[in-house]
Amino acid sequence: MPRKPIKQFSVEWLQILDELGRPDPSLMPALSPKEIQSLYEWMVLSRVFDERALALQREGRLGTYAPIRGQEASQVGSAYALGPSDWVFPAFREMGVGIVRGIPMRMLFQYWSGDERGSEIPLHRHYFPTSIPVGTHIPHAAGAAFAAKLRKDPVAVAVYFGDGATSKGDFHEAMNLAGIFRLPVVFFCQNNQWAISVPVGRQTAAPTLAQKAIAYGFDGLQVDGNDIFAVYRAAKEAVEKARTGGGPTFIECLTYRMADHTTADDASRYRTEAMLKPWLAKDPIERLRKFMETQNLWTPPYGEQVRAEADRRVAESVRELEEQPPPDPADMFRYTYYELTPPLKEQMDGLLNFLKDREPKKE
Ligand SMILES: Cc1ncc(C[n+]2csc(CCOP(=O)(O)OP(=O)(O)O)c2C)c(N)n1
Ligand SMILES: [Mg+2]
Repeated sequence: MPRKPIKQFSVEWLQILDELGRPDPSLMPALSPKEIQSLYEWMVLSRVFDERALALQREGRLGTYAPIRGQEASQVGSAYALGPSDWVFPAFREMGVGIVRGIPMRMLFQYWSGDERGSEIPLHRHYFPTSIPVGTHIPHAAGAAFAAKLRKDPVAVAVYFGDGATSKGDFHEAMNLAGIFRLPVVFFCQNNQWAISVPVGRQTAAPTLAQKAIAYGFDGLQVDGNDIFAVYRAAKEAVEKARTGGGPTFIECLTYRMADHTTADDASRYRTEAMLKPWLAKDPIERLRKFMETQNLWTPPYGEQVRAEADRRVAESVRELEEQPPPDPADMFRYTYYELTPPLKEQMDGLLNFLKDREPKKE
């Protein structure tokens, strides 16, 4: 059957720093030396937080935790491009975004220790609570963007999710809505190539995730998610476009989940060392460090100082965490429903009475 093309599309790829930290000068974003050092410092802080969270979990001092190792450039680079008035809708693996956004690390630790007070994020941070159900926050972000548009607020809404979430209906509905109404949303997909044990090739037959935006009538591009300059530049452009009425953008940050899915997972059961190894060589922090060294922005004493400051800040947050009075057991009910149903109320009272009976009796 003779056929002729009626529309042709392409998906663009952006990389600025190669794996050895060599830049393409024609693509470099406008960042001062001080800002480049800030990007490095935020990535180191995110990694130290991550390492500490894993250690705390192993010591029984934190609940199940979802590590971010390998995704620091995707998270820090995109969060750094946002302004304080923009809105952030995180999924659950966005601790680097939260840290750049100024969410106290004590609260991030609290969240991962199952303490509901970790979700009481100060309103002025414009940062929505963690979404554990995969993808359900994506339509919420589109809704917030719709509200901003109707109110003529010149803000962007950034929504974060993984490769797995792009197979959810929520994702497609939100993308469709954003496309039709040209909503000011930036869809940040961290394609870390795994949805727990499901590799991205078993998640979708599409060769890129970025191309999914084309179906909804707006731009999708793929960036090297371990190259902080590429992520920052793409994010900055998309955010400005959203704020100035240009509509949505989908950014696929191609990265890799270097650790287990969570502390409840053992990736060695479905992923070989040989699969992981090439990605260890693409470490986003090392890549920026190599570049900075050639620009005299990184020296060993500076590196040590950054690490020591990150260690100090994280240790301080752990101290703050452990100084908190224990949470009220009733919180887990109160934070779930505005008004408790009678069976839930009964369960809550039963739990509180049970705990009261276990308290040491006063003579
Ligand atoms: C609605 C829903 N279904 C299933 C799960 C269980 N689950 C937790 S994380 C996850 C995979 C998510 O993969 P991806 O979107 O790529 O994010 P990543 O974990 O890689 O950051 C699944 C299936 C869930 N949390 N919510
Ligand atoms: Mg994933």
